[in-house]
Amino acid sequence: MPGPASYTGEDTLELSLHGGQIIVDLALAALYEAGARLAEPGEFTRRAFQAGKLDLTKAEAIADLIDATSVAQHRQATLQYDGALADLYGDWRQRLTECHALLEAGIDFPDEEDAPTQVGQPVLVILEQLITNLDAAMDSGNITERIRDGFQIAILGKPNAGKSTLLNRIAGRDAAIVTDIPGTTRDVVEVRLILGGYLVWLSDTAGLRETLDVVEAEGVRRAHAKADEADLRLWLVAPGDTAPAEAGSGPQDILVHSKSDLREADDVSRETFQISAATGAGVDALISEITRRLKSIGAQAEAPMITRARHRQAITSARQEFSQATSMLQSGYGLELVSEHVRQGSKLLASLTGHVEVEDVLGEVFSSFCIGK
Ligand SMILES: Nc1nc2c(ncn2[C@@H]2O[C@H](COP(=O)(O)OP(=O)(O)O)[C@@H](O)[C@H]2O)c(=O)[nH]1
Ligand SMILES: [Mg+2]
Repeated sequence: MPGPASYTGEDTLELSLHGGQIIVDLALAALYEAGARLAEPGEFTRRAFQAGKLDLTKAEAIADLIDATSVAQHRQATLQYDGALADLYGDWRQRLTECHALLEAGIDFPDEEDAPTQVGQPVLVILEQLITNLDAAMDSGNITERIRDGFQIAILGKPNAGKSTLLNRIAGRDAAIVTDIPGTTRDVVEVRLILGGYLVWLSDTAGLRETLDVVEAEGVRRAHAKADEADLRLWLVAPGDTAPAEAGSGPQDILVHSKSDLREADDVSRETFQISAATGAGVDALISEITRRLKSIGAQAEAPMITRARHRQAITSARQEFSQATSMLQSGYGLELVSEHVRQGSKLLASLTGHVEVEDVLGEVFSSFCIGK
């Protein structure tokens, strides 16, 4: 495949060999002999990026596609590969280019009638809109990062509520130790599952209670930490017991009455979930409810999305620069100083796609302003 129409933009030779290992070995040996070497991880995509064939978001989407283990991850990576993220960032970049052009005009041509005095207001408008958009993107990013890295579901409750038994039942293996001794589980035990097409980390935690045992107390602390970060919380309550004081009733909380095989028929209201982790009764219905909730959380993420810590960091830092720039504008600082913050913020956003363009700014200044003709 002659360049530049190939994947990397370079001349490329593709050999299709049949599966016999000896043939592959001999062909490789001949290639090494002729001076070839094995490609490094990601080298082809890196070369394609350097040749301008794809931007960084697309390169990352390829990595995500290769790594995808759930349908939702795959869908997200495909959207990103098709340019959803690149379009979003492209839109931000375009507005920043406009912003730079205004600032440059104000700085470089302070004697022009219109430029310097009227630059402040439109710049402020652009920056404030941009900050709103960055915040919105970060919000949806929380969900999409979960789709990529997995939702966190915590099993919580008092000691002996049947938490570890439920984890083992859902996982289909003996991941956590089960005994009738309260306080058996002291660490967080996590299992990785696919539920409703989503990657999920289900964690079993230490029973919530006051305890003098140092190790168990640490387990209880970790259970609280897990509860705080969880996307969904299953609160298990055994027959004759009450829900722990910490149990919430928000959209992330599911109240589950456990050990239904030991209950009287009308022991609890029919609206709440009743399961027996021992017999498996009610567990499928609980899993359906979990899946339903994951889907409704995940549905919010069909828009362009931020899936990587790299993107979050760059966007957070860029937002700081832009809000610094707006407050400086409002306090009457010189445009040179304001412009520096906008420039830093732009560079951070440009790093997302791998574009760092000076030409754009120049183009905008000369095409739309006509200052000095
Ligand atoms: N009858 C019955 N016993 C259960 C059930 N689930 C758990 N158990 C028992 O209750 C005790 C505590 O269970 P475990 O899962 O370790 O509770 P944890 O402390 O909440 O993790 C063990 O003896 C289990 O065998 C259930 O659904 N039915
Ligand atoms: Mg346990």
